[in-house]
Formats: sequence, C-alpha cells, structure tokens
Amino acid sequence: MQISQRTQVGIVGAGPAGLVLSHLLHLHGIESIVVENRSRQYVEERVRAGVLEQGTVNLLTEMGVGERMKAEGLVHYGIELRFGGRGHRIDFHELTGGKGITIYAQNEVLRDLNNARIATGGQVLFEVENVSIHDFDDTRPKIRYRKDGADYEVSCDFIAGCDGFHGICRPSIPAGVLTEYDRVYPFGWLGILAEAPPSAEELVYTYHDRGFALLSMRTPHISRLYLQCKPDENIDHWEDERIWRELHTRFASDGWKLTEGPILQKGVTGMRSFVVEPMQYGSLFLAGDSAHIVPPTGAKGLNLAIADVTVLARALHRFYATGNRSLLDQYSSTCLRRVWKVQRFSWWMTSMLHRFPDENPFDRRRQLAELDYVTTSRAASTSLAENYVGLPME
Ligand code: RFL
Ligand code: PHB
Repeated sequence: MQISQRTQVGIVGAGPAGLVLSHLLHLHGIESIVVENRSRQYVEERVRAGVLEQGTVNLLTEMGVGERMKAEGLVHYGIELRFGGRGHRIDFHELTGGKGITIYAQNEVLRDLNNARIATGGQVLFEVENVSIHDFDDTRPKIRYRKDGADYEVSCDFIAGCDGFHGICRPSIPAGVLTEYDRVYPFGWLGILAEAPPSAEELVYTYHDRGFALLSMRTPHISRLYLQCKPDENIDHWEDERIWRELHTRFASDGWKLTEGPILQKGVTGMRSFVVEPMQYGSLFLAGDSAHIVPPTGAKGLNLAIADVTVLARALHRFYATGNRSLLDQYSSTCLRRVWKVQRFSWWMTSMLHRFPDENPFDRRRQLAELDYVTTSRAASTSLAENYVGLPME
C-alpha cells in the first residue's frame, strides 16, 4: 500500500540548501516537505564547513535563525597568508569597506534551522529510505520514499534536489541533458578537530615545502586544523603525534607557537571542482553540492549552496504570488554566474597554496611570486578580500 501526500515544493536533502530553502518558503507562505535519508543527530553532528560570508549571516538573521550565531559566532575581519615562515595579513575590513566573515559551524547552522522548522510546524522527515523522483519532466512531479516500513508518494508542483554531491536527483535527469565540468585535484585534506584554544586570532593559510596547512577554529576552546595529504591517504597511518609534528613543521614561524590538545575527530577529504549545466530540468531544480562542488580552500561550498536557494526561493515566491515563471526559467543562468566566479576563486586559492606532484621549479617560483603579489598589492589583496567575504548577491 502506498500513502499519498501533497505539498507545493518537495525537497530532497536536509543539508544547508534543503533546510534554508524550506524555511525561506515557509516565510513566503509556501509549503514544503523535506526528505532526508540520515538521522537528525547525524546531520547535526557531522563536522564540515565553518566560515559564513557576510551575506549568509545577514540572510540567516533575516530568516530569524541568527540568534545563537550572533551570540556564539566569531567575527573575523581578516586572514593570514603564511609563506617563507612569515605571516601576511589580508585586512578584509579595510579592503571591503567594513565587511567580515563569521566562524560558526555548519552543523550548528543546521541545528538552528531544524529547531526553527520544527517550531513553525515544518515537515522535515529524517531516516527515510529508497528516495526516488518521478515525472519531473512534467508539471506533476512526485517523490517516493519508504519510512518505518511504509511506502509514501508526495505529489508536488516542484522538486528541489538539495541532496548533495552523492544524491539521487542529479543522476535521475535523463542522459544527454546535463554537461559536466570537472577537475579532480591530486591531493586531499586531512582535517582534525582538537580541544585546544586556537593558536591565532584569525585563520592562517600556509604555503610550505611539505604542503599546504590551514588553521581554523570553531569556538575559543576548539581548533580545526587541516594538512594537505595524498588524495587516498590512510588516516590510520596518522597517529595524533605524527599529525601534531607535521602541523608544527608547516606552521613554523618566528615567535609563534601552535597549541596542542586532545584530537576529538579526524578524517580525510578529497578535493574537486565540479559543475553541471543547466541546474534545472522540467520541474526539478538542483541546488548546492548536488549541482556543484568547490575545493574547500576558499571556504565557499556552504555559502554557495545558500546563495542558490536564495535565488530559488525568490523565483518560487514570484511564481506562487503572480503565476509568472520568468525567474524560475532563469534560475540556472542566474545561479551559474555566481557559481563560476566562486569556482574560479576556489580554484585560484587552491592552485596558489598547494604543492602539486607534477610541478616544476618554475611553478614554485610562480606560486611564491603570486603570494608576494597578493600580500603587497592593494589591488590583488582587494580581489582576494572581496571574494572571500562574498560577492554581492544579484
Ligand atoms: P549537503 O550538506 O551534502 O546536504 C545534502 C543532504 O542530502 C542528504 N541526502 C539524501 N537525502 C535523501 N535521499 C537521498 N538519496 C539523499 N542523498 C543525500 C544528505 O544526507 C545530506 O544531509 O549539501 P548542501 O546542502 O548542498 O550543502 C553543501 C555544504 O554542505 C558543503 O558545500 C560545505 O560543507 C563545503 N565546505 C565548506 N563550505 C563553506 O562554505 N565554508 C567552509 O569553511 C567549508 N569547509 C566544506 C568545508 C566541506 C568539507 N568537506 C567535508 C567536504 C570543509 C570540509 C572538510
Ligand atoms: C573550516 O573551518 O572548516 C574551514 C575554514 C576555511 C576553509 C575551509 C574550512 O577554507
């Protein structure tokens, strides 16, 4: 037996894209159902991004989910680029007319969004199985799923594919419709979460002979640190002592000390750039990581996912308020203008800061010249700063 449900917008995935979209639609009086195959606890505990652009912070605040972020988030007005054993600060505040970033963990954003959805009667269904989408080339699309042993079918007007890079929405689009643009990097990041006060007040991006390293943080007591590693690095070969030794070496700088602490979590992430065009097909709209992936060096994935659904919510609002489809028809082209600029920035930061296995001495000299240029030219550092704090929304 199949149980029928009906909503206006069916959303697959309760990550940042799916939950922000669902709440924005609610604020416009549009109903949605979100289906998520993981548990609520898993989604709220998974360690991922930590840097929010000013525009993301403003949006979450306007949506009424910014209270804890405002109280607990750490506002930064610059980052450090460290190379040749010396630090060079990029002053966002001065270069962008007062803008900054906020350090607040992605899983905390998700916790705040889930609480807001539940408080306002939103339907976010966790631990669903066998999610599939149907008839989305038509105006009567459906989402089917299984939960607690029963089969469900949700009829809706539109489907939002917010199910991340490994989701089912993008692969459900017929062959030949999408063009994929892809670059896989020949390295990964080994990331740790440590119970140690951050050793710097702002994020430190380091270029070192032994590879890139990044110092970030979550709270005044928790550090988040990354090391460039092999893409298929076996985390079991990295006992805590080896990780700290490598971090000390790569961050070494006169008069500066890295504070150690118990490692709470560790893992390896691959790095890729990926885009599909277009980001829509019939009544299906892809948003966030389901449509594009950036390497994490520019801290952009979460922010870009939220930018997509801001465009989608505006388009759906216009459609339901006036019957006018023009913003929906333009969804993909509007999003892709930002997507490609963010791709460029993330690729550029990655290329400037990592060692490449096939590089030659020319490439290394060029990277150092680039770092020297970026940290000494006001024009070049302004370009980094305006991209890092987030380009304006269209
Ligand atoms: P998500 O977060 O992957 O959410 C997709 C959701 O869909 C669910 N799902 C399904 N649900 C139902 N049925 C199915 N068949 C499903 N398949 C999947 C998944 O369980 C999941 O809950 O995608 P979304 O919403 O597009 O958000 C994207 C961001 O999560 C991602 O871009 C960022 O985390 C990337 N990222 C960073 N972004 C930043 O803006 N700033 C950062 O500082 C930053 N640091 C990072 C990062 C990503 C990292 N990793 C682990 C990839 C650091 C790292 C290490
Ligand atoms: C993080 O804090 O997890 C983080 C910060 C900056 C990045 C990537 C990840 O570029």
